[in-house]
Amino acid sequence: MNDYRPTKADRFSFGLWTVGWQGVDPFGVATREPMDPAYAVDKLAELGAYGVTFHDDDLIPFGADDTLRANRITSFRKALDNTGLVVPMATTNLFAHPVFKEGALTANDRDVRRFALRKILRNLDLAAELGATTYVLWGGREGSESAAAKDVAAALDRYKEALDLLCAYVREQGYDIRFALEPKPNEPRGDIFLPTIGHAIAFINELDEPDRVGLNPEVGHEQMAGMSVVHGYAQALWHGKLFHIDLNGQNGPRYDQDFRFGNGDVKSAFLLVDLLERGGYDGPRHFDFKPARTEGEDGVWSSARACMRNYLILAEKARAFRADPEVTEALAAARVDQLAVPTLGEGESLADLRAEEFDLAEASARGAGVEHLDQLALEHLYGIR
Ligand SMILES: [Mn+2]
Repeated sequence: MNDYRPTKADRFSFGLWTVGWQGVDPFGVATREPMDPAYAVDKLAELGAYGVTFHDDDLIPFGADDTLRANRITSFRKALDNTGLVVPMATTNLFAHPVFKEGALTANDRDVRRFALRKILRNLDLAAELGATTYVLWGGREGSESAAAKDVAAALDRYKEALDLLCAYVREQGYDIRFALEPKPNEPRGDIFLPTIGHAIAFINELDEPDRVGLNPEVGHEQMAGMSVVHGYAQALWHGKLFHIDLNGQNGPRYDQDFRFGNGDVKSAFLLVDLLERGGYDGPRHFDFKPARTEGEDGVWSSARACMRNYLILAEKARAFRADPEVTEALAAARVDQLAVPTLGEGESLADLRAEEFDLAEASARGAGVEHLDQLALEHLYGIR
């Protein structure tokens, strides 16, 4: 019997800001004490994670002097060395401080944009030092509440300028780092730039070094946009742009719920794990969730453990689904495999295609077999197969 106990080989990682979230929301103050990053590293290692990720400000308080900065980094490094945890990804907090209230890389105020770039550059150096290979950019404050106050084309020019400068910097420094943009439709801004996976991919194609920039899609963000998470991740994979992932849970388009992975839209979580395990994603299984505000520290660790456990449970269910002979039959009946066959045969011409006989009545009357296949998927998920 599988006990769904994670090991480092599963490559689960967590942001310091996830287990360290104190429960501050728009209506209430903190319900939990601050958590020391080194302590978080110890606990995550104990639970079976392999990696930890951070915003600059998670590790080093904003505005810290050089001594405090050095102390915080030393203590974090020591915890990493003691536990063997790695830092696969790092990112910059360009949203919490009031200076970023109108934006960071796309703020109307040029001085703010220059400050934001300096803040990223400084943390990029630390990220490289700690061995991170992915640098995430979530532009939470890049956007507006009123398009009257923002020139969108100019903002995209500045966004591109920033990415081009950062790519050149990483290349010149010889850092083994790629950037990953994290789309989100809204919250905290009324409307955020690069709101979906599709917007972000189109934007990346306009950059000087598009190969150095990909995506870090978050489950909840895609659902907030009313999009299919599975389709979105699959398209990012298809473009070779799924550099990193943020796994969590969400119930449809509402506030950013950041549930533990596996809560919320369970069927979508099941089909997403099926995709990730079969679809060629080889990066970390990274969780970006918020342990519910109702919980004490024990609840923080039980929800972190549950993220990994739910992933392993769903991965096992997905494997069983794919191995089920009745599923194989249902897949064939639904002609799912035929989609991989090019529409025009090799050596065939469009003239051949146009000359072909087609039984319109038969094809129109034929059922697609989707309901039976989907029911088998649900029965695997429900645990009765
Ligand atoms: Mn979120």
